[in-house]
Amino acid sequence: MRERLLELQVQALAEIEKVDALEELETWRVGYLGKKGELSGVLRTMGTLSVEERPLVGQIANDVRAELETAYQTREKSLQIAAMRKREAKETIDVTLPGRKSWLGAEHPLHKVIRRIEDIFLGFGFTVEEGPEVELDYYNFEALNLPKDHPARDMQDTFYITEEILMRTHTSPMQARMLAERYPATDIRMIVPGRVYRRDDDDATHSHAFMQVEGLVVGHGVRMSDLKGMLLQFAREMFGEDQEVRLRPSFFPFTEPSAELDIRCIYCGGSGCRTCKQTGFIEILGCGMIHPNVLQMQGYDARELSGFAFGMGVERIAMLMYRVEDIRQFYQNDVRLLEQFATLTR
Ligand code: 2U9
Repeated sequence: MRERLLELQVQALAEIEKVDALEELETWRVGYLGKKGELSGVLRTMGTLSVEERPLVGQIANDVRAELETAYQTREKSLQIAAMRKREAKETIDVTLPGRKSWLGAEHPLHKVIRRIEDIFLGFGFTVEEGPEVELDYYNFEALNLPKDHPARDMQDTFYITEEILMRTHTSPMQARMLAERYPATDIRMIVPGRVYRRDDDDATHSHAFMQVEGLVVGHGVRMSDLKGMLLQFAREMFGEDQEVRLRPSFFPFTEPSAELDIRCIYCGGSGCRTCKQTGFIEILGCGMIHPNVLQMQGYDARELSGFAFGMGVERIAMLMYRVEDIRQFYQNDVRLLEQFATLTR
């Protein structure tokens, strides 16, 4: 029995040397040290020994168990370390590898133009206001001197939601709201950028939804010359220091007198080209003195206060500035177009 125990020890120690995975080590442990393992098997036959032999063999058996347990623990530790090393080797990051290219977003050209317009008017002391795109008929038309029978209120031109609710056709209703809200203000200077809706068939120069920036100035003794001076300064900051402007008579129900503002053609400098249709000038916005009815409707005394207003289409300006020939390109979000604006500073 003594020999059997020593043989077992030699055999187990030889085997554990060849074990090179934790799962195999577990099999080894169960095989030799487990309840139904080899060692227990030998000890179960102790009953066949004489009383004198038992303590001696028992001592040897304990020594063998201790020896095998030590071998088990040593092997377990080294296999755990090896497994950890293997894992670490797999997880190592090669910091010398070239990085993956990441895409940087670019500001949308329409937003770029709006932000520039905002910066210029903030410099003039204006506030920037935003209002609802779903509007009341009252603010969109009535408050702007467009009574119920006015042709611009035609169902053909406006997206009506109900008889009294519609998609705003310009940002002017927000200015009417602000006139009412700030009553009895004596100094209003604000611009309202935002999306507006018209029942138009989309083509290269029209869209049923587009962006506008409109402005409003109200105060004591505000005159047409103030309008011209301020819009001239705006044109210079937007299109170049030596810009010239010209006003042409026009008509809007909410302004009187009304005008359109042209700048010298930014492409030919005035000599005549395809863009300015040989006129030397390009129209950039509509404007005028606020109609007395519009002021009076919000409670203001039009004999005391006056003001001017203007409005421009953002897409039109962006098309001019960046030479985009089809308005629909602004809405398609084609990165080949958009990424060209990533590096533009203005
Ligand atoms: C109030 C009073 C007056 C806003 C104005 C224009 C002239 C104008 C168009 C330009 C091109 C719209 O985008 S466009 O189609 N706008 O020409 N807008 S004056 O006048 C107002 C606004 C609000 C209370």
